[in-house]
Amino acid sequence: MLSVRRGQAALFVSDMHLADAQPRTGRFFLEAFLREAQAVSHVFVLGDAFDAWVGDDQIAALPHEGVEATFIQALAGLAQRGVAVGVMRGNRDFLLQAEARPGWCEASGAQLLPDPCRIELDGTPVLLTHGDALCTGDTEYQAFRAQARTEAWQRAFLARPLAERQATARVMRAQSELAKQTREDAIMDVSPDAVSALMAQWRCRLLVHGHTHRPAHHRLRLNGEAAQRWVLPDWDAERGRGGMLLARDSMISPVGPWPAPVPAAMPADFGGR
Ligand SMILES: [Mn+2]
Repeated sequence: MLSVRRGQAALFVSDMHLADAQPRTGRFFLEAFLREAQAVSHVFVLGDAFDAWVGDDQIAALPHEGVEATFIQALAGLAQRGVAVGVMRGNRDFLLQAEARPGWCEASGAQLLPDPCRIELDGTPVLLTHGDALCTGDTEYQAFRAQARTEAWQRAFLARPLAERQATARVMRAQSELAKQTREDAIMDVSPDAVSALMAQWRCRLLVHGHTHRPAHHRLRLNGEAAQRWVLPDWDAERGRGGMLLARDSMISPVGPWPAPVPAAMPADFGGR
């Protein structure tokens, strides 16, 4: 799963925020995803695939033809064809496969990826993360994140009825939208120090993440050496936003509606070979 060899191809995507209440964005994403996923050996979903995930019992309650169920079926179809499908939790869907199996993994055929997760692309180490943990300036969110990842918090939350959990998720979403409007812009982005520290800790000079909704290809220096950080876009059909990264051999290229920067070769001296 975690090694993409020469001749293979990997697709990276995040922040689709799939919700049956937003079918246009869901279909906009699914069309691009199903097209690009045809020719790859690996799919990496780096968090916030779903706008809200309140427990794996959500699966049975999903409308059959809705975008959420369709995406889960699409992943299962890919997995059945032998595509390695890895899914990381984001800040909205951090309860994916939080309970006993069978659950999310069995329904989707996906393997749950830890955050962060180190993989290899054609021998080059690449670090994958959702990105929320790097937004260290947002201390209020980080405090919630730490609490919501404890077993005690999750057990108490998941013990409540599904409808009640869904209502709580809606309230939390509205509160977070409101908080975003009043918070300083820089606080909602990753901290450059947190990025450097994480990349150094995992000995990776290439990082791929989402979460910030600031799609970009950043070049940086890490201990005097060249490094790169790709930020995946979020998806929004109304604004024509979205996009994925396609990695094949030592090239990473944006695909889909993403306003394309040039494909970036991983420098030959990128380490790890
Ligand atoms: Mn996120």
